[in-house]
Amino acid sequence: MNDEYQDLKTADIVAESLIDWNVDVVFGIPGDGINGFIEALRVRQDKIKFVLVRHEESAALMACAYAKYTGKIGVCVSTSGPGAIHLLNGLYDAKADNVPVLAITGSTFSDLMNSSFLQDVKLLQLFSDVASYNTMIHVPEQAEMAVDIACRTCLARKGVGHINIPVDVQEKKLKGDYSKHKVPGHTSDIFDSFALPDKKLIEKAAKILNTGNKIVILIGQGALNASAEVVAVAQKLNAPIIKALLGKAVVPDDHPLNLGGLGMLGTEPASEAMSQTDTLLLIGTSFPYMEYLPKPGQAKGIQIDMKPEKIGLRYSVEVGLVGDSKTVLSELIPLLKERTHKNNIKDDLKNHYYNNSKLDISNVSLQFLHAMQKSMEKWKKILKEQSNREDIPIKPQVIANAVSEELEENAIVSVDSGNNTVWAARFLNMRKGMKFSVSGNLATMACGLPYAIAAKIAFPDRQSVAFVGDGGFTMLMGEFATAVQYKLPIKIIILKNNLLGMIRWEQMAFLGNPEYAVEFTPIDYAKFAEASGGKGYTIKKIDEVKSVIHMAMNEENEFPSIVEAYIDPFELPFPPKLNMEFPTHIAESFVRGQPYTMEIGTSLSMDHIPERFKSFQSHLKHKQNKEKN
Ligand SMILES: Cc1ncc(C[n+]2csc(CCOP(=O)(O)OP(=O)(O)O)c2C)c(N)n1
Ligand SMILES: [Mg+2]
Repeated sequence: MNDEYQDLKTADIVAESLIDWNVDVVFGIPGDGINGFIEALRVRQDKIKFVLVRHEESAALMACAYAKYTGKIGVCVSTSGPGAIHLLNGLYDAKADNVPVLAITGSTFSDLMNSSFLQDVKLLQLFSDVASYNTMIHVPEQAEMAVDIACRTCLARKGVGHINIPVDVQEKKLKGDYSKHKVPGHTSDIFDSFALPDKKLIEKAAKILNTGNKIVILIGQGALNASAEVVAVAQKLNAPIIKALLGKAVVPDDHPLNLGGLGMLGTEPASEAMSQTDTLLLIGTSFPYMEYLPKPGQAKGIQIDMKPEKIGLRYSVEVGLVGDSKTVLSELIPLLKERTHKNNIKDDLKNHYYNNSKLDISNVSLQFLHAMQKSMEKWKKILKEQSNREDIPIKPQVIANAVSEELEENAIVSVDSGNNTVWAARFLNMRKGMKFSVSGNLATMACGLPYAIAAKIAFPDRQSVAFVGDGGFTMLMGEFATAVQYKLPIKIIILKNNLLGMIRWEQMAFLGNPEYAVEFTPIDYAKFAEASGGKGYTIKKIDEVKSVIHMAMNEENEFPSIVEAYIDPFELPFPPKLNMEFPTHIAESFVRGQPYTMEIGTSLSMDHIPERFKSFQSHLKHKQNKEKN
């Protein structure tokens, strides 16, 4: 029987099959458990680029980001044992954010397996939770099929696949030694997922939306390919749009219908809109913090998601529309009734519309939208005030705002986990055509730098910016050298507070504990950048902020740059709605021995000028006085 892979080694068949699936980049580190496959990649380097990283965790994070930014499958490679173990965190990032990533690992010789031989780890067992498809290739005759199933499963389930190949099997040649049931050539590299919900369900959804008074749209990562449709629906319904963090790039931050993010790092108008809405349209999101969604029963819910198991997960919806957001919305839009639009009302009639007690439905929705827009204007004023602060130490908001102003039209922004995420969410403004991502549901630290590297590899002509905390950056900072090695002129902005800033806040505000184990010794990141072969900048003074960020972001060279910005370590990231629990806990932590009470107190009193924080201030003082007496 003729086989296209006759006499090819398993490793070659795997590489060829990946090429068939349009895999053009793999991220990883070689090792004796995987060197057979590395050789197969070496001889195909014109078709598949191998990106050598410094830590396998980065390889998996890069594969995840590559998939997020391109829509293709991300692939990472490691040796047996320790290399494979290192991949896991990045693979969980992909699983948690529904991203197709394939991990290819080696394992020890088949005849030594499970004998405590060197680097002999039961990887199938270890990867069984993270991977939707998890297999070992035992013979070359199995290889093509395994890759086809793995890639198809990654795409279909939007998750992780894992293929493990013992080192001896990588070297074995295909001899056509098939079982009696195997038909060579039976497997194919095709994936098709066109699915549309039942027309009746779409009609039902349209009916609910057409009768809603105060409609709110919450979008997430699953709406990234449907920007125009999301805006079209919002315009038809007079509905404000709220963005879960992974959906930040769906709609520009300055869009008149945008109310920004939701939750701890979100905006006040977004929380307000959620508390008032009577109709909630969820598009491609499983936003985890349910307490920020309307109360069950408050709003009629409609949810669009690719994954049926996500429908009804966070909010008790009436209709679930399973499918791709763009396709489903395109079917839904013609069924939505046009409402009165702000643009259609003459200025002199506006007050009449907003103040008329006998408003019809379309005008109620307009009134709601208008109220939210007004609220958003106020919120933006607060952000603007915070952006222009002149304090020393510099406020992180000031740095974020300056970075935002230097983002190019089609920039790709990767952020990290910590307080820096809050500043990024609120102050880095997405404009049309930009991309944005972060480790969303896993919220792992250290993702920012690997994500930015993957973005630059995927789109060499676009500006790639990592906006990160010093803790997260330090975890995988070796990858800066990867960016140097591959001549990737990414821009890394490090918010330097020598601190796990978010954890200081959490220990105080969530638990009422004095901070513990959150400070670390400083690193000179500018020197580190230079020592690694890149460019380093430092910002310590307020008048350096704009000029240095401008210089770093606009410098045209082939090396990556780091801008380390010294920021106020006592700036606390307040949620949009102040829950009295937080001030109470902070006061408790003060009483129980929290250090730096002066600094934190000063930061609080100079901060947060808006009214809503006044009650917090007086509550805090009251509590402290009470405890003292
Ligand atoms: C891998 C990992 N370890 C621990 C945490 C818990 N955690 C969340 S934010 C944070 C602090 C982040 O510090 P840094 O990167 O300096 O950012 P900052 O909060 O100071 O802006 C920690 C420890 C996490 N999310 N991921
Ligand atoms: Mg920090």
